[in-house]
Amino acid sequence: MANSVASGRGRNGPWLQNQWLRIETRQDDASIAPVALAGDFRPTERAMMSAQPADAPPIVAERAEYDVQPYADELGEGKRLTLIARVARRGVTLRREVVLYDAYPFAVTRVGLKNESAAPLPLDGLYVFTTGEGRGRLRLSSKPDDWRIYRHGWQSWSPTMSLGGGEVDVRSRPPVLSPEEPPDKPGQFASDDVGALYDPASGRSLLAGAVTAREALTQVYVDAPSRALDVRCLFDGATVLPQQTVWSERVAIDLVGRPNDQLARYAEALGLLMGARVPATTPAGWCSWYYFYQDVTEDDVMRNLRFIEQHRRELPIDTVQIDDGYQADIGDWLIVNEKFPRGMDWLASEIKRAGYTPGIWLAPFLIAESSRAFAEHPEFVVRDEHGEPALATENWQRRNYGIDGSLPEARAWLRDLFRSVCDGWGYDYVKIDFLFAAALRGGRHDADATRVRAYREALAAVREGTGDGRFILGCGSLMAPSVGFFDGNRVGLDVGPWWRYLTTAERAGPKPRFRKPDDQLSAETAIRNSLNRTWMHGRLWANDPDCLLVRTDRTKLTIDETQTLASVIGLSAGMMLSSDDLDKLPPERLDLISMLLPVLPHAARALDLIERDMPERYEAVFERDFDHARINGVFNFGDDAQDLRLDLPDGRWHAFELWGERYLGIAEGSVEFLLVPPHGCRVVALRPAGDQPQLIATTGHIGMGVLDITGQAWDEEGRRLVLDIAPVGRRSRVVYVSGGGLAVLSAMLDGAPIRFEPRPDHVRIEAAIDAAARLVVTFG
Ligand code: 9PG
Repeated sequence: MANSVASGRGRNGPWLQNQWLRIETRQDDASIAPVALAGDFRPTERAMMSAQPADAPPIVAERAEYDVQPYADELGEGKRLTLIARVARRGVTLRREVVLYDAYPFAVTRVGLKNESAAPLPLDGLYVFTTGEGRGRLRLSSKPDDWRIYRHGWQSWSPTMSLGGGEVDVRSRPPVLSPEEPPDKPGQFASDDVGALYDPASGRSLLAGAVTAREALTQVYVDAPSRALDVRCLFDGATVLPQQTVWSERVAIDLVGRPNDQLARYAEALGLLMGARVPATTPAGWCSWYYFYQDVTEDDVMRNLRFIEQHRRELPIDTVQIDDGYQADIGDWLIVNEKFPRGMDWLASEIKRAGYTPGIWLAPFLIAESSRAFAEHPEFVVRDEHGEPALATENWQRRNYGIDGSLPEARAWLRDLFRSVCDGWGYDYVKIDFLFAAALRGGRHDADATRVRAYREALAAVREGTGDGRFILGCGSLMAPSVGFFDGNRVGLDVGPWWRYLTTAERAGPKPRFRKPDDQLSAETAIRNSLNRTWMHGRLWANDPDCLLVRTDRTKLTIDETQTLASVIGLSAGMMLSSDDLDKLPPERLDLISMLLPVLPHAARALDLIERDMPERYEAVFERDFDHARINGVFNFGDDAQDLRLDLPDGRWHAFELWGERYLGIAEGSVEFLLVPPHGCRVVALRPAGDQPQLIATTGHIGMGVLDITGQAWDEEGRRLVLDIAPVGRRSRVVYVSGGGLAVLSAMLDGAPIRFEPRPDHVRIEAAIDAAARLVVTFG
């Protein structure tokens, strides 16, 4: 077959090749060299493998035998090349597998260690792709300071962004935001699960990412000054018994295309190999947390439920989720505090009766020192090296420990807890939070359980308790290791009703210089991760970009910042959770929520994700037979007003800006926005300009016609443009139509004349819609 993988043997060792990639190997040192065929991109001559025992020097592969076999898995067919290096001196055999697929441009590789000795071998890590040494050093066109590194955080809240090769990695301290102490020298980065290295001079990119995550934490280390990249799978000292083989995770190495393409492919592969659950429809709902926080009461929830019921047209949501604040203590989930006098089962049935899915928050892997759960089951928690409970987080002014997922009794407790919450109380949606706590480094019942295995065992117990049909939203969760358990997952740190968090000292003193937020709860921080992790949405789970806050009380967000938050959430096509006290919202703020409902069918892409830490260009393309639309978010993330330019694809485009409600005419090349306020944005609909009358945009929904216009036809004979409008988005909308040079004679909505405003070259029509309607615009 023309597209199948070829294999052969060169001067130094065997090779594999498909239409995109060639993997060369050397038998003398068991190294591999991937080469992208287009443009002959060969970033390293030798990527090595090695093993790091817990208490001995690294074991480096030596001379290797090899083997080539046909191969097939969830990614389809291909060939597998195995290098087998016996390191007799150290009593182990190292194996490297490399798979090339018929249908994917990346290679997938893993490293295995077989203990051939009679003694158990405690293993810290398997190093899968190490390019640092001698001839292995990365050869890119740019100097290391100019490299761009996409660094990915290990859990929901961990900073994810691109940085320059001369910068210092973000502070993301363990145990909450990072699994290990991050490097602090300029140019050194530790990226979890996946990382990408971009060479601006050549436009080439190298992505390395774990496409399985069942046993080991995978970290991609980049040391720009040393021109080194190194993929490490951490085994936490787990024992390899005599004659046992332990395999690293499978790691994709992708040299083709730009980081955005590579991340999309990476997510597809990870999703397929880990059995991702992607919901058919992305949930939308209301969440109690960001207005009421821990003070939430039964009455707060009921008032908002009544409001939602009474505003079904404006708020077509499906889920009402109670957050933190109902429980007696962290760990004592089934003991409800006095703020919920009628109990959580009563509240669930009220929510159901109103026609919504009841949702509830738990931090099931945390057990507070003060809790009854801890008093009854002190053996449930992970221990530090002194045998003391390991601290997961000091939130809620108390010490909280992490659950030991390797302990069968703890798993049974988790399973029963979720049966009580779901089958007992009646919740069909659970937000499970602070999940990293099950992946703390430390001592466990099963001394050989890695952090990732124990974490996944705990998650499996939760899923067993909820049952297959219920919605699990992860939060504070490991990313790749959670794929297959969650329906939705939080992709950033908490939003807040302020743009950037300032400490008391910073607030008192002079305005601080812009600094990269890392572990600060804020709208800016939430937005940054949402943009930088959009590629996960629909491939690993439904992304949760965190809640939309549109209130006018208890907020420091300006209207520009609020629109930016709405634009990012809307264009991300992720879950849309509102978290305000709804009956306090002025109508135009309620409109902002309506404009994001229902969510768009697919996500935008952060076009400049590798160039900037905060991407400023966000684009989603929607193609239907009767409508081609490109919806663009253009952001000013700077602290001063500035001009923004949106570059257009070739051709002539009707350009329309949503927040300013402005038709920009037929544009070519680019459109410019002058003095966009700090933290503000412009959201632009582009539609190819034809010769006939056509839709320019509507203002009812962030998609500007993508969802609310369900049909468009130009009747040449009758000179009528017919638009079918669905009752989507806010009730009142403006429809902009281009006349294509013709003068407008009339506009009729379902047969009745409605007001229209002819303008040079276009018509502005105001239409309030509560049911599907037909708009007919007649031209002379
Ligand atoms: C409830 C909240 C909300 C919120 C969650 C999570 O790093 N931290 O200390 C930290 C504390 C709380 C937090 C996130 C980070 O918020 O993300 O949506 O459910 O818990 O307590």
